[in-house]
Amino acid sequence: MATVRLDQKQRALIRAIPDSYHSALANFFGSGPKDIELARKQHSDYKNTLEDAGISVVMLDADENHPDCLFVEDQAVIIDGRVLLPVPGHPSRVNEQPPISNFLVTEMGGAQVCRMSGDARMDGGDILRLGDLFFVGRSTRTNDLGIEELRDLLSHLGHELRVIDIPEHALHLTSIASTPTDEVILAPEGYLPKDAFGELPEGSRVIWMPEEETYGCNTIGLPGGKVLVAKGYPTVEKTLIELGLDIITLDFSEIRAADGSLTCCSLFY
Ligand code: CIR
Repeated sequence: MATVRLDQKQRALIRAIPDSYHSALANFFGSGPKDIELARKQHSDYKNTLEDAGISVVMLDADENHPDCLFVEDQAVIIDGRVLLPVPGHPSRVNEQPPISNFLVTEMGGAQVCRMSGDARMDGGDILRLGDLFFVGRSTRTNDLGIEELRDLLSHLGHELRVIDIPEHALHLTSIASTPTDEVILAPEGYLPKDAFGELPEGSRVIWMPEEETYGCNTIGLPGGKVLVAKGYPTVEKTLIELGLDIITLDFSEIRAADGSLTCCSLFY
């Protein structure tokens, strides 16, 4: 998930892959998962890699009625110990949320929790954090009412929010951008105007990747200079190595098949 700074990544929530995963939504990177056992192996490698990096990981049970339930990033927005529970933007995904919200409320005892309501819609996958600056994608999943509720929370915390229009050929902001460190945004050519992120704080920058490596732009920066990256994106790998990062590559082909990226499968809390 992309709403915490590196120093806030200690505990992660993930969710198991249901047998119904072959029916997951797939309209962008993938044409639908075919091999659920391979998906489970890739997901298990992901869990092990987070644990090897010192993150304590809890895995919730799968929900057979919700083929997309592993994509927990979309179901909660956690910022500085506060939780915003969005109304997810796709109707088939709305009822995935209760086990996740129950878990977070219990584990983060005392945390301030706000629930989105009415016509506001948002997927957590539309939010990106660079240090203490936030970006939100206005997308097919996230609307202006949802953005205003996020803005209320962020202004209460003293953080700035910038809105980015997501083109039709992308699902979420985090499908096309990530922050491998608190100073770098990785984004592909061909999706966003070069000024989409606006003027960044001193020392921060956007690094543009070739369009054919769009999927590789979704990375997870971890404490200690490590970064998870999907296997098969050489320019992304080279760029991260040049930044002095220690890259860990994961084969995520069967997660990509349902339009899921690395960040989609975890919530840091
Ligand atoms: C969906 O369309 O909702 C899922 N198949 C993929 C969700 C990926 N989540 C994300 O980008 N944060």
